[in-house]
Amino acid sequence: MNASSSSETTSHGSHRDREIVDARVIVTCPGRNFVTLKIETRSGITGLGDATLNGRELAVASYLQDHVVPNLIGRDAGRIEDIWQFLYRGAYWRRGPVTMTAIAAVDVALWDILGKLAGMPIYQLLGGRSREGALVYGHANGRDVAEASDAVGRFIEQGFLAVRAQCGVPGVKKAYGISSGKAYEPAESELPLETVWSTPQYLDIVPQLFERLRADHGNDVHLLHDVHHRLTPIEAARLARSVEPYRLFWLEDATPAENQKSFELIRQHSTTPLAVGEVFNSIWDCKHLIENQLIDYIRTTIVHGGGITHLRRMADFAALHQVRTGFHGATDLSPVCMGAALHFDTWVPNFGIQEYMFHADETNEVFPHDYAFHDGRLHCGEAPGHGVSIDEKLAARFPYSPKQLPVARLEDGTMWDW
Ligand code: CS2
Ligand code: MG
Repeated sequence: MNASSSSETTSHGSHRDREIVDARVIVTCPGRNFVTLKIETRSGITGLGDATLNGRELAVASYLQDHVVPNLIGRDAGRIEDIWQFLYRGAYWRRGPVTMTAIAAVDVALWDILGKLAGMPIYQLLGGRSREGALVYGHANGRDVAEASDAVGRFIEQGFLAVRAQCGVPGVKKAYGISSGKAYEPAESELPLETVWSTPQYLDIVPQLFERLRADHGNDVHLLHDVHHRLTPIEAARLARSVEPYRLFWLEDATPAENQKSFELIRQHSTTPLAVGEVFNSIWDCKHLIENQLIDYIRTTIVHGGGITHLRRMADFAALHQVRTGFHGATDLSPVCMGAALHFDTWVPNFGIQEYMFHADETNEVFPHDYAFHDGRLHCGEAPGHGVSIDEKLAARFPYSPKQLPVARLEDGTMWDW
């Protein structure tokens, strides 16, 4: 018997109105694969949650379809916390990217429904505006330093106040983050593309990149860089120190963070701000990093971190230690995630910055939304919920296309981190 069998009637409808009568997993590939959960209540109100895990989409779709959806039917959609606790503790095999992405999808869909029941945007449900818009950063890249600098200039012309810059690494084909003119999409093949990595070449070119960017674009624009987990702690310390003159907004994923204590070595050598966490999925992945102020920004976002309910706990914990949010916002997070993230960004007091990669046109057509970019910031809409919907008929025209992320090896063939 579900705990939510009471017949309480509140301003946001009765339990019967809020009873979950349907939950469907929608897999679609408009420009790239996305997994979306749509929950419907007896009163006909629906909510959407993003469940996309790049390269492992079907694992989450199955987790939802086979193990979560049967547990949702009949529950009160207003019992968001209880459903979160049921799905987290009830799994027994708790945490991990698949489980927490599935829980996130349910959680965001329920917050979307609550907003529609209450007639309020999610930022208002959380506590109201803390800012008029979320500072965002775009992705500029180039095959060499000069091309990357031109790309940064184009983002500045578009009104971006912050830009992530990546450039090719001499002698390295398919370096991370470099696209040949089109929007960067790493999951290009059905099986992982094998790329080669060279740390020495990389450690030489990055300081040259930022020296050129400051010379070309001055000190006002915020510059960011993503190391993408490829350095050892001492190499990361060396890189962080070498870019100090160029005042980065942050150096991201400087070293793999399973051993959270390894960031102590970076901190000992440099004042360059550090960001980490897009591959984290719970507060336990970053507790040591945050309480010891080993990082400055936590990147874990709504879709992979257990949804709004869990991210609210992570953000409040981070605030105690003056760590700010810097949500992941790559194209493999759907507009549903971006919509929910922007409402969170609009409320959260310790906001830092929001990543903003442009989705493909067909993605935006499948997921109509009311957020908008202007004056260097993304502004969420005022619609109840998170303001993102899905055109299911159009979505059906884009069948799932098996894709996996690349892998990286060192020049001698040693498996490395992509
Ligand atoms: C990257 C991501 O945007 C970033 O910071 O780390 O694009 C990451 O490579 C993808 O999300 C992986 O799917
Ligand atoms: Mg990253």
